[in-house]
Amino acid sequence: MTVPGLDSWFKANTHHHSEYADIDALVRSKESQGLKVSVCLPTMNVVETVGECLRVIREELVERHSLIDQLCVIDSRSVDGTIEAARAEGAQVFFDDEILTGVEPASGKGEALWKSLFALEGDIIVWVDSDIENMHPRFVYGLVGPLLAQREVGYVKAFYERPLKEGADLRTSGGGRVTELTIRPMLNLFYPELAGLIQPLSGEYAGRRSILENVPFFTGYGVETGLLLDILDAYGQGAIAQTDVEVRIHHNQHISALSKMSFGIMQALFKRLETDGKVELQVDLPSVYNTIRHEGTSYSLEQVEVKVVERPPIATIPEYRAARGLGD
Ligand SMILES: Nc1nc2c(ncn2[C@@H]2O[C@H](COP(=O)(O)OP(=O)(O)OP(=O)(O)O)[C@@H](O)[C@H]2O)c(=O)[nH]1
Ligand SMILES: [Mg+2]
Repeated sequence: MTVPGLDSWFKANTHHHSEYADIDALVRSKESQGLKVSVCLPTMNVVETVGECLRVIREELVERHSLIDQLCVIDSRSVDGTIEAARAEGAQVFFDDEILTGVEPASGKGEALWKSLFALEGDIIVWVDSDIENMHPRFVYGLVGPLLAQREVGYVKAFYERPLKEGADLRTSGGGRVTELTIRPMLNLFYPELAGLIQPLSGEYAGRRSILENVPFFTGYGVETGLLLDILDAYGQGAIAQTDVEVRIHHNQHISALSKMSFGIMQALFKRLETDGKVELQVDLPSVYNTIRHEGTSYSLEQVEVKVVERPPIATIPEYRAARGLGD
């Protein structure tokens, strides 16, 4: 059984960054539409990469072409010099624990992104992971391009090849293990309209504030999955696009970290499956993950809490409404 509309969505909504390489044309389009663009990097102890990521974006897209109106990081109290490195590149630094202090605090990448909406000024928001080792402006303009070109598009995800880095060597296959083994099979089972997304978990995506402020956010690594499901539900498949940004190199995490990450993403996914009426859970899902430790010949268990909180659309938070003049 084929999924109706999937092939035509894939053909129409899959782009290549080279379509948007005329950055001055993007700037003219942005200005004629009266839009502002914010780029925000979530940062958590990324001193080795964050400075270069910011420098590349600033030089090309803030200084050489004025595509980006605000360049900043949202940090969760990095302790390795990340904050100083970001400031040295002229980026604004926001801390998630200083934003919306009236709400019960949570943690994780999704929490930081949700709160960043409060600090960001743009009508178009671009989030870019800060652990990229081969940052290039295409990671930003390739995502902004479809939003400027097509009003019906509201959310654009990057896709790429992810070579596995082993020591100094790059292996061309592999990478995206959580994507291929957890997320794409689950999307194919339950949300086949999203089965054409090549990297549903990519950490580089751009969206219109009007959409992002009206969808919930999961606080941890489930944020990307949750955003896709909720944007699909509220705005339809046609609002979602993807752009090929070619190769993206970053430090690959150990499989045990990915296993824990999958656990958090699955919590978000099952929560949404239930609220969407696709499955009926007979149990409360646990939030403790049993990591297996293997040293020498002995095995042991280590319990870690992977707590996933669902944040409501930020446009429902009075402090946000007041700050943006949205009324009561
Ligand atoms: N502010 C903030 N940023 C975070 C947090 N956790 C992760 N990040 C950042 O979010 C980005 C993605 O996190 P990663 O841990 O690399 O996760 P990932 O990219 O999905 O996983 P890999 O594919 O294995 O790299 C990185 O730039 C991190 O620095 C957090 O709790 N707070
Ligand atoms: Mg990463």
